[in-house]
Amino acid sequence: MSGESGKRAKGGGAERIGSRARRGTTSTPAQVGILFGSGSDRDVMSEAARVLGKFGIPCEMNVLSAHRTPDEARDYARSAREKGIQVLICGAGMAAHLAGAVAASTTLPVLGVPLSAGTLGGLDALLSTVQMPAGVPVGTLGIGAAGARNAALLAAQILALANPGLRRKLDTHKREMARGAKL
Ligand code: C2R
Repeated sequence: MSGESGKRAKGGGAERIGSRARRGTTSTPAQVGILFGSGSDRDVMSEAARVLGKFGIPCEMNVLSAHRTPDEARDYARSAREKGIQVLICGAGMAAHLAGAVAASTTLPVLGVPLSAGTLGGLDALLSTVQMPAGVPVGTLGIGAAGARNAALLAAQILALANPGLRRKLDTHKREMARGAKL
């Protein structure tokens, strides 16, 4: 294993999350891929997995970096669709190039979550993620945990375009939110 692969594994590697996977039976293919640049981003990006789980959407999490593991990040982006993934969520802090690099290698929708790391409170990551050149879109959410939750909700809304059952769950969520429920 190369040093970079070792770092990826240490950061968490692939992790499949879904109700059937949790019960230890045949695993459900992930529909959403959650990527983040470092193991240090895991807690915040786990919020996206939690929200997807609330709507019964299987997802997987991987630590991948456009800076530290560029070949693996590109390979993941290129092969995601054939694995069944329909939406990608990419979280990164500092000079956050992960979402843009992933978007460069796929036509799946890519949602970017800027994270607060280092000294600039996430503004660095926000600008790095949102200011994509025309032709390579990254749908950018807010900084940090709220952005991670909203990325998951937006991914659910994208999937719901072709999934009436999921749309009903989202409608229920809207009604619950109006009554004060938190995501
Ligand atoms: P470490 O805590 O590992 O030093 O990482 C990560 O997302 C993390 O927030 C510090 C920060 O570096 C970010 N990082 C990126 C990328 N890879 C790692 N922005 C990338 O590819 O954009």
